[in-house]
Amino acid sequence: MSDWEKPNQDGEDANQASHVKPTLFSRLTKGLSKTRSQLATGVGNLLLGEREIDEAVLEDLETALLLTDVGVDTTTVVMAELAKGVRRQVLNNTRALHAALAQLLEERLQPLSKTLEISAQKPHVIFFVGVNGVGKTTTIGKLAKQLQQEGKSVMLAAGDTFRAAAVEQLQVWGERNGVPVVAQKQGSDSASVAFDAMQSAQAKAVDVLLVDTAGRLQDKVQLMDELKKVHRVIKRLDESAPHDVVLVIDGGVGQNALSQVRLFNEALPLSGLAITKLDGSAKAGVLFAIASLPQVDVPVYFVGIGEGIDDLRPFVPADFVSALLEKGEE
Ligand SMILES: Nc1nc2c(ncn2[C@@H]2O[C@H](COP(=O)(O)OP(=O)(O)O)[C@@H](O)[C@H]2O)c(=O)[nH]1
Ligand SMILES: [Mg+2]
Repeated sequence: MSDWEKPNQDGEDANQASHVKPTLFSRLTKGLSKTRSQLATGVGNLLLGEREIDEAVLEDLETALLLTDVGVDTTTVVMAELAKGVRRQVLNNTRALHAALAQLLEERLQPLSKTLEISAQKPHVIFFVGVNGVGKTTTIGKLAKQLQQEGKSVMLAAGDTFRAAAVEQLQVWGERNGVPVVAQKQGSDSASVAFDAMQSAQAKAVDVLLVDTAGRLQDKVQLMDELKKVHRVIKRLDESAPHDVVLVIDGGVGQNALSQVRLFNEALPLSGLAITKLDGSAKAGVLFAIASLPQVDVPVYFVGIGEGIDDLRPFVPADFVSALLEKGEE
């Protein structure tokens, strides 16, 4: 049984609203454990009651931040702000410092928080791009369910015609959701699949068309050329499409994500990101790095916190920072 065929063990739990929050938190705290454990020493000290702040406390905190993948930039800016607060005696105990740290980290991430808006255009076309194995197909499957729950009709296009079993994998998600999947056999032209799907979605006045794409071809240039071709072909049927291009990134890859953002953004202007596998061993710092990327303004539409159909959430900076700083279940 391939990974993607595994039954969803957590789906039941996530379906019950009262369980959503603890599940999200425990998964995030567990998933962010790499960055969290590095932060724990410095930030843990801040939680030891209302100690006064001295140089040593600030130094510990700075060291802790530098040891994480939060990055030098974020650490420098955050420490400068905290030091200012300490000098002005606005921050005069460790508890206040901890709260200020959380707020500053949250502010750094706030620009990334944006909801994916579905336009009135039928279909609203969303491309999912990204390297192999990051979770494109899974994210499409999860999103199809959410969109349907919002009362929207959905169609899927199996544009990853390169990889063996990619088409079948999308078809499985289509069946799970009871939504049509437009596909051709493996090896066929990706742009032709997209064209067919677009025509069909237009004819049926489907609300949202989710287009899966390949993450790997013989080489990078070829992959980017294929994405551009799919783009051109879709535009022939609707000049305004695609309405979104979502880059899917594996939360475990760390700074490597930045080059993926740049690379794909050059081929097709990205409108947003989905960061998956935040339940795994995510490197939280990449989000801070993305937030500080010059000339690239891409929000995080979704975070993936598991393999199940319900494991897709909006990106909420406050939750993310809490999970990073607060002691969760191990
Ligand atoms: N733990 C976890 N696994 C995920 C998540 N999203 C996707 N995966 C898994 O990552 C693997 C690759 O996903 P897939 O959708 O096939 O990636 P694609 O090649 O980009 O289409 C599969 O085993 C998925 O179940 C997530 O948020 N958390
Ligand atoms: Mg795939």
